[in-house]
Amino acid sequence: MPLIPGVIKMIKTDEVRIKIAIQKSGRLTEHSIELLTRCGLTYSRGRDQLICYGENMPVDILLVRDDDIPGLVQENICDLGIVGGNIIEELRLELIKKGTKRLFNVLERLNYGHCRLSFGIPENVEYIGAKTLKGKKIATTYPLIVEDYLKKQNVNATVVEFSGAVEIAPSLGKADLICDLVSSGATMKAHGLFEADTILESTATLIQSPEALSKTKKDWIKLLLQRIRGVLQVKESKYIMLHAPREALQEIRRLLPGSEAPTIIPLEGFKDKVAVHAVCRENVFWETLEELKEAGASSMLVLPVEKMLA
Ligand code: PRT
Ligand code: ZN
Repeated sequence: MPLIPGVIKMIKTDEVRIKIAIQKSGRLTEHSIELLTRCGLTYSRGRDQLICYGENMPVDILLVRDDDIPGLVQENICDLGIVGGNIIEELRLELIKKGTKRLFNVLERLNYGHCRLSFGIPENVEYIGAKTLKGKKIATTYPLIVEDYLKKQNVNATVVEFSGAVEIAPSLGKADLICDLVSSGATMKAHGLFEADTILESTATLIQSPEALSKTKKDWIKLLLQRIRGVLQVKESKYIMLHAPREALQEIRRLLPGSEAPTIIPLEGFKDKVAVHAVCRENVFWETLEELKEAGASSMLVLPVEKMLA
C-alpha cells in the first residue's frame, strides 16, 4: 500500500490498539464517524489528517480511500474496516479466485450507504430477463460480481472493466449495457438507460481481519460491536407512553409495533384505566397512533431513545 507506508509501519508495531479503517472522504465518511462517536468514542485528529487517535478507548481510526479498506483488513494492517458491501463482495470473489483460504469476517451490516448493483439497459432495448444479456458487452466496475451472476444464470456475455463513469460506456460505443451502483436512479435515467435486474443489495458493512487477535483486542471489539448494535437498534426505536382502558389492553398491545413486554401502571383515581409504557423496536408512524386512538388510547407520547443495551 504505497499511499501511507509510514503510517502502516507505525500501526503494525502496535499490538494493543484497535485500528479501524473508514473512508476518508466520500458517501460513507460522515455516517461512519457519527456511528463511532455515538458508540462513545472521543478522538483527536493526527497532524497528518490520516489517523484519529481514540482518547477514551484503545481504538484509532484510519482515514483511507474506500477501495483500500478491505485489503487493509484482509492483510491485518487494520483490525476492522467499514466499507460498502459492493467492494467487499468484489474482493471476496477475487480472494476465492486466488485460492485464499482465510477471508476477512463480516461482523455487521450497517444502516447507511444503501445502494444496489443493477443492470442499466439503453431505453430502446427490450429487457426480458437475464437471457437479454446473452452475447452482450457489459461495462462495470464490478467484473467479478457480474461474471459470478452470469455464471449462475448460465448466460454467456463479455464483461468489460471500467474504473469510473460506467454510465457513458453505451453512448461511447464501448459496451451494449452497464452494471452499476444505483441509489435514486437519476444517473442511469440521465444517460438514457433504464434499471433492469438488481444483482446485489449493498449497505456499509463492518468487517474484521481474518487473523487471530489478542484477548484484549477481542474484548474491545466485542464491546464496540455491542455498542454498534445498540446504536443501530436505537435509530429505529421509540419509547411510547399512553393511557388505555383496561379492556382495550389486548388490542393496544397488538398495535404497538415491535414491542415485547410493555409496562402497565395503574392510574391514580381511575379503576378502569392504566398507563402503558413500551419500547417499540420499529418506527412509530402517525397511522399507528391513529389506530391506537381508535382502540381507546389517549394522552399518547412518542419519544426518541438515546441509548439501549440489551
Ligand atoms: O474516494 P473514494 O475511492 O474513497 O470514494 P468513491 O468515490 O469510490 O466512493 P463513494 O464515496 O462515491 O461511495 C462510497 C460507497 O457508497 C460505495 O462503495 C457504495 O457502497 C455506497 N453508495 C451508495 C454509492 C451510491 N450510493 C451511489 N449512488 N456509491 C456510488 N454511487 C454512484 C453510482 O456509482 C452512480 O455513479 O452514484 C451514481 C448513481 O446514483 P443515483 O442516485 O443517480 O442512482
Ligand atoms: Zn473508491
